[in-house]
Amino acid sequence: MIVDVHLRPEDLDAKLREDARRGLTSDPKYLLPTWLYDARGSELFDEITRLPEYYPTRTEFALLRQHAADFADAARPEMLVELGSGSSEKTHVLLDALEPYLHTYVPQDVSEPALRSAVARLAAEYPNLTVHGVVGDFTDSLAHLPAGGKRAIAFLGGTIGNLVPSERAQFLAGTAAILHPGEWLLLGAGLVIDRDTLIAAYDDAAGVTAEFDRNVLRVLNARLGADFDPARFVHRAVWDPENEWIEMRLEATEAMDVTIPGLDLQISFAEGEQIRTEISAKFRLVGISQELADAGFVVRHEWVDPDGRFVLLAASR
Ligand code: AVJ
Repeated sequence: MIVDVHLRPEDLDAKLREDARRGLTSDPKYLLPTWLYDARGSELFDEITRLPEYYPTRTEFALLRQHAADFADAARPEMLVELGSGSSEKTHVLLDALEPYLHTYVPQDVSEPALRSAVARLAAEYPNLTVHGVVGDFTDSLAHLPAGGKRAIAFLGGTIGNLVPSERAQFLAGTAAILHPGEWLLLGAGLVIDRDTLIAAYDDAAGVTAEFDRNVLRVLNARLGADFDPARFVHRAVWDPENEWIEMRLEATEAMDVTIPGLDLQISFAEGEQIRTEISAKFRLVGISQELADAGFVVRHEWVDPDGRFVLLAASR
């Protein structure tokens, strides 16, 4: 079992400082979703995936169970790279289906603790597989993938939706560029559905998503010595019908100043002012297929659940 750390703690810190400074001095303020996932944030996300309102994980899981064998037959990869692997069960379904072909599994995640525990567990469960973890941001991990054997890249969960269209185009083209002819991408994407179902998925009744959202302020407190009071921010989930994406936002319940010693920065909030903490784009089938084609992929399969909420796309180079 191997874990490559391409994002060393000091790189991660520098990136956090840069992102936080840029985002919190912008108008409107924003933070990048990457920073939601410290150890606690990863746990809260796992909890979200089990909520009744949060349909994407279980919908994608059912699609994977149904189609993993078709994907295996088509792609026959010797190495599976899973971007943003987290700690989830979906990996088992994929690994079990791909087992006849696979010699190496490469999980990549930004959270080193989540990755290390997943690598240890999977290495024990699949003694015939080399498990080679990569700690990094999914956008720059592509450059550091181990070589050897026919590859497939899985990018599941709908995380592609965290990117704005220009970032998406760059990411997909970059992925296509590192893949050789005959290598595959398995992409999970949330589809545009009715607003109420979407909002509920990102603003659950139990308040877990709100806690997940506010956790980013705790991350800034812990890592930059900031004095955010998370209790003075409420979570909002907003559907943007033009861009067809959900935004998570944290809204200040009153005017306040916040000091961020790690950035040597003081910022102020007006009552009701919001920080955007995530975009989660939803797609139309033709749109996402076209984006893949534009990036240089050939879309071979589109598997959609019966309610039309989620799609798994299998594309080859
Ligand atoms: C992990 C990025 C796929 O956008 O649905 C869940 C993150 N945010 N609830 C998503 C998330 C709020 C999730 N992804």
